Amino acid sequence: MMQKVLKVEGMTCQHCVQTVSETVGKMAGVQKVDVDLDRKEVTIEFDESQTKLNEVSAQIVEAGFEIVGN
Ligand SMILES: [Cu+2]
Repeated sequence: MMQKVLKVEGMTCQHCVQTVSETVGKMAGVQKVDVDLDRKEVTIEFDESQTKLNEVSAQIVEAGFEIVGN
């Protein structure tokens, strides 16, 4: 199991938190998603053999948010 923290811009309210949580949470191999709205951080625990980090990032972007850095 792999844990990564993504910096995500564009999340402004609990609705955004829910959107990101649900979008990432339903991806294959994703064990846990924790969204910190204040820090603009999304912590993900996932199985790398099932899902790659860039696929997670792509889904978040698809949902209308922006990944900062990595
Ligand atoms: Cu929102």
